[in-house]
Amino acid sequence: MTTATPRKSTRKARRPAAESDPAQDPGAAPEQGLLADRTDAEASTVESRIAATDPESLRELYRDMLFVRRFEERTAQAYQQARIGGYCHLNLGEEATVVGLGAAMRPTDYLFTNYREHGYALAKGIEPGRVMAELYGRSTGTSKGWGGSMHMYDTATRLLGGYAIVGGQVPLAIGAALAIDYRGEDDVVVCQMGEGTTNIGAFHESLNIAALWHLPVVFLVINNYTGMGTTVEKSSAEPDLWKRAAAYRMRGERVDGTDVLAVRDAASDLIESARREGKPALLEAVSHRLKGHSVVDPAKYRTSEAVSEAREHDPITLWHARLLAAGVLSEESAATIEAEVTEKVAAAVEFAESSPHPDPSSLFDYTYATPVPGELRRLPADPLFPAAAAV
Ligand SMILES: Cc1ncc(C[n+]2csc(CCOP(=O)(O)OP(=O)(O)O)c2C)c(N)n1
Repeated sequence: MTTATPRKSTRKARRPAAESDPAQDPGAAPEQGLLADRTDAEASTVESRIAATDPESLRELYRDMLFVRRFEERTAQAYQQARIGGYCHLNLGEEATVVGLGAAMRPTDYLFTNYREHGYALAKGIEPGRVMAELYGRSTGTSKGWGGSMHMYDTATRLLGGYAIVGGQVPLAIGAALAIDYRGEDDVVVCQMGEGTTNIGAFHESLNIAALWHLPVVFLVINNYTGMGTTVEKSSAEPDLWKRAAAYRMRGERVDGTDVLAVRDAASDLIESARREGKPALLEAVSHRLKGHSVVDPAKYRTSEAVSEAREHDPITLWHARLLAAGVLSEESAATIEAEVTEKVAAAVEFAESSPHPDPSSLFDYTYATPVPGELRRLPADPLFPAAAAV
């Protein structure tokens, strides 16, 4: 009989001493020191963060957010022109969260997202042309054109999807975190989701396992107030989502998702704690969706007050004004950035437009583990292997 080789784990090394870890002390008040709402940061805090950051980095954050904005606007336009098909969800209004997270992650950290992921794919460093080509369903896209908007995937930059099933990414993300731990690596997994996902059973099961096993994972919840058309108050008995972390004795924080530096700093703190100590955490970023749930949703369920509020919290307009006030950006430098960004988006579209469609014979190549012939015009009930069926 063979005996299984004991697995090598870094958990012990990462696990903090019991007395200093509320998660290890059953007598400790679970929320003590673990929960923090940072959304009420004073204007002076925002200004001092800006003053403490070098001007080029501040402009870069502006450029990156503007790029996601223009990319998504161009995506909506291409969809209306029927150049893009299928489901399509945009990050409009959530650019500060997308870019702030990107600035907090190491290139080797892994990211799992829901279907609203174009901006994250860009922030992770995937070539914009490949992202646009995937939207266009072209063979040069991140998933060879077969995935589309909701299924971007790129091992090189460690974007491990793009998931259309609400909550589908969460158990997979903790699986990746377990693999990191098992191999003794020091990467971290970030698992992004919308606030509607926090009522899915797999969310709770995954947080429980992540906390029990000290997995290096940060759950990032983008609270844009509505899951499709349902408000967070209507769907969540505890609408303060960051507090859900307390049920698993992990750190839970809420941050202003329209403040790119606040997101970067909060995400960075939690990611580094997950990396060093194997402490998983939950970060809620309060954000605003500028448009409907997807490109085909006219969002008639939204009141005009909600629409105005979202516009008032436009992260790019706010950041532009803050940088102008701090003397870091001038109208001329903003115009130069706008021109650069427009050109980059145009190049991505040009790349997608000039890329070939995938060959239909490759339809099943990446879908099943065993070979399946990619035949044209086979109906669902027809046998897969007609020759074998005839025997
Ligand atoms: C398991 C499952 N149930 C329902 C749906 C349909 N659906 C698609 S998006 C969505 C809302 C999700 O909202 P949220 O998690 O807040 O993400 P957001 O769209 O705001 O990014 C629903 C219910 C789905 N895709 N998967």
